[in-house]
Amino acid sequence: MTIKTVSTTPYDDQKMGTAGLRKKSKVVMQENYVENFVQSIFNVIGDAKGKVYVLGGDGRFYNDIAIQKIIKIAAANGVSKLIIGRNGYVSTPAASHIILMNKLDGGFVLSASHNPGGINGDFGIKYANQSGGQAPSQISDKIYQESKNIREYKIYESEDIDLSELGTQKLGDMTIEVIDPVKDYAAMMEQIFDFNALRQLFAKGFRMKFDAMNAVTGPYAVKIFEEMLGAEKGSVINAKPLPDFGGLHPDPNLVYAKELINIMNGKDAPDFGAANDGDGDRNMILGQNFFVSPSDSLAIITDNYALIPAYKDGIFGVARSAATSTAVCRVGAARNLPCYEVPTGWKYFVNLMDSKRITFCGEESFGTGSSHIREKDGIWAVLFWLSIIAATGKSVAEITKAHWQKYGRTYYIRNDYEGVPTEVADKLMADLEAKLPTLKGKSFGAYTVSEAAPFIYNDPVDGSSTKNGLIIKFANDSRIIYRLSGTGSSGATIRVYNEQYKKDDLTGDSAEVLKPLAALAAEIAEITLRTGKTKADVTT
Ligand code: G16
Repeated sequence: MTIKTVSTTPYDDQKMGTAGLRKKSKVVMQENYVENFVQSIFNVIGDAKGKVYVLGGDGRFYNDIAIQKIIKIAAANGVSKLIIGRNGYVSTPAASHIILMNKLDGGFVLSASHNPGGINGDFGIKYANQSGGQAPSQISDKIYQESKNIREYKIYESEDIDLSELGTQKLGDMTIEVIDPVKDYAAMMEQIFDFNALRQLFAKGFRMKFDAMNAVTGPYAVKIFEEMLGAEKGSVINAKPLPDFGGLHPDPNLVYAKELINIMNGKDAPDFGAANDGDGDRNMILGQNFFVSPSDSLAIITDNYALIPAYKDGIFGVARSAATSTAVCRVGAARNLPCYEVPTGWKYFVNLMDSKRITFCGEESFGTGSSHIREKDGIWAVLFWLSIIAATGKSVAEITKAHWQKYGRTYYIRNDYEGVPTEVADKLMADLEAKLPTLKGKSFGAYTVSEAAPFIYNDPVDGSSTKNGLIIKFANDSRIIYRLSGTGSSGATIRVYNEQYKKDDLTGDSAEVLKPLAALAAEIAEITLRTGKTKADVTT
C-alpha cells in the first residue's frame, strides 16, 4: 500500500450551494471529480494530521464508490481517524451529533438531500466543520477557489475497505471505525423526549405511518418508532434505503410523498403521518386529511417547548429563514423570546445556536430543529409532534387549529418555477431588484407596498453580511419573497414565497386565500413574460 500523487485537471463548477456540492450523478462520476473536490477541502484545511472526521451518506447511487475515494484520499492526506456509518450510511442529523458528541473536526455526508437519486438523478457532498454544521460561506468560497486551481491529489492505493462489519481497522496510519449510525442518535432522542409517555401513547393503540421514502431514515425510524416506542410493525413504510430510492423523489411534501398522503387521506387513516427526506433532515407532518405547513409546525413546536423534558426549563430564542412565514415570531413576541431572521441555509443558524441566542429554528423547506445538533432534524420534529399529541390528547388538526385561534393564521404557499435558464433567472432577479425602490407606496388593488428591499443579514456573531432574496411587504400583513434556489443541479429554480396573515378567517384553503397575492407576485416579476411559464411547476 502506497500513497500516490495523481495529476489532475480542475473543474470550474465545484461551488457549494445552499447545502454542499450538489450535481447530477453523471457530473460527479467524471474522472477525478470527487477526488478534486475532496482534495480541495483538505488543501484548505491544511495539515490534517491528528484530525478525525465522520463519513457516511444517504445510501444513494454512487455513495459506495465516492465513500471509498474519500477514505483513501483522507488516509493519504494524513487524517488520523474516520468514523463511518455501517455500510456507508449516516443521516445528516446523526452526523452532526457524532461530530459534537465526539468533538470531531468535521465530516462528510454524501447526499443530495431531497433531490432524486440514481444515475440520472443527483449526487452531493455536504462538508461540515467542527461546529457540527455545514462549513460557512467564508470556507466554502475558499474551497471553490482551490478547486479551480487544483493540479494534483493524494490517494492511498489499496483495496476497498469493507464497511459491512462494526469495528476498527487501519488504512496506513489512519484508523477507520465502522459504527452503528443509529445507536447514539437514538440514545440522544431518548434524552430529549419522554419516551415513557410516547410508549404509553402507542400502548393505547395510537397509530402512525412514517414514510422513509426508501432513504436513510428507514433504519432510524424502525429502531425508534417501532422497536423503542412500540408503534405497530409496519408503521414505517419504504423503510429500506435503496440506491435509487425505489424511484421515489425523497422530498417529503404534498407533491412527492404520494403514498403517505393517500394513506392519510384514505379510509381508516392512522392518527398521525410523517415523512423524512433522503438524508433525514427534512420532515413533513400530517394528520388525518390534514397537512401542517412547515412554518406552522415551527411555531407550534415553539409554543409547546415546555412539554418536552429537554426544554422545560426554558429556551433562549427562535429563528427562521426570511422566506419562512412569520408565524414563529408571533409566538416569540407573545412569549418574550427573541426571533431572528436569517438567509436560507441551515448554516446561518449555527452562530445563533453556538452563542446561545436561539434554541429552536426552522425553515419553510420542511426543516425544523434545535440546538441539540447543528442541522435540521426530521426525526426530532416527528418525536416533538408525537410528544405534543401525547401530552395534550389532541389530534394534529386540533393542535394546529387551536394554535391559529390563539395567534391568528399565517397562510403560506411557495411557488417554484423550475428549469429556467440561468441567464433568464439572473436577469429577472436583477431587474426586479432594480425596480424595488419604485414600488414603495404603490397600490395593486388591495395590496399597497409598505416596504420593498433585498433581504440583507448581518450576522450578530461574526459580523458577516449576506444578501439573499428580495422582499416586498404590503400594508395588509402580507409579503412576497423572491429568491433563486441554491440546491438545484441544473438550470435555475425561481422560488416565490407568498404569505398573508389573518387574525380571523382561519379555516380557508391556502391556495385559494393566496391566489390574488400569488398572481400579483408573478405579475410584478414578469414571470410569464420572461420564462414562458403560465404557472408554477411545483407548489408547496
Ligand atoms: C437545504 C438547506 C436549507 C434550505 C434548503 C432549500 O436543505 O440546508 O437550509 O432551506 O436547502 O434551499 P434552496 O431554497 O436554496 O433550494 P437540504 O435539505 O436540501 O439540505
